[in-house]
Amino acid sequence: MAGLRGALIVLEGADRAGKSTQARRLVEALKERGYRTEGLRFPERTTEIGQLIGSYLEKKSNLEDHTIHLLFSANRWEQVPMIKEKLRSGITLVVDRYAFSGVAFTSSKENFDLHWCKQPDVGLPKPDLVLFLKVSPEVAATRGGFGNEIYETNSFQEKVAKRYAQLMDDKTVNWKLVDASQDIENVHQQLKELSEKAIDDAKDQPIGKLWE
Ligand code: 2DT
Ligand code: MG
Repeated sequence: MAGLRGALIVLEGADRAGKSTQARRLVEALKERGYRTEGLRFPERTTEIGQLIGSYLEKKSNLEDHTIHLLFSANRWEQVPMIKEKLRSGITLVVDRYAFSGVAFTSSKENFDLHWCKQPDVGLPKPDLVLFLKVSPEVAATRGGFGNEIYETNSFQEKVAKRYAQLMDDKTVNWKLVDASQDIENVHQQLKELSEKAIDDAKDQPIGKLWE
């Protein structure tokens, strides 16, 4: 198996779609199937940049909108050497949010366009698979209320959903839409099947560059 790389698998979707739960279960299931697999999340709040982001999200500090956008991107770039090293050593990475969240959220603010928002993330390692967990607002509402973080309002989340839809028109990215209104187990099975296929397809391919 030497020389075969792992796959970069990203989970995206609205709040309460079940991304974090599914990401955790996917890592465990892939490990059980014999794939070396690890989980990552963005924002990664433990780094110095991540602490600035965490404080912004928790409304403990205010940052100018372009500035926070660039910090989210920097928070990904600072992990890129580690991500490449793991992929090259054969480890599959399951990532809870990536550049698509970055673009969908910032471009939902006044006076930001998709093009500008994408630029800082151009050239990041390209995901081999982006699993979009789609859940209706009605089903999301049955999963409890929002927390108290800055983007957690219905009006903002509606804008974010529209931006995700625009991003999904981009056929250079391997998007797979999964109906996350189904029960957890069904969703899990679908994610697992799609992921195993992506791992198989990626193993002898070079790591791509996002949006280039
Ligand atoms: P969690 O609830 O998943 O911790 O996300 N966000 C995330 C951005 O605005 N830009 C980004 O680049 C990323 C990765 C989405 C925290 C919030 O941060 C938003 C929700
Ligand atoms: Mg959240």
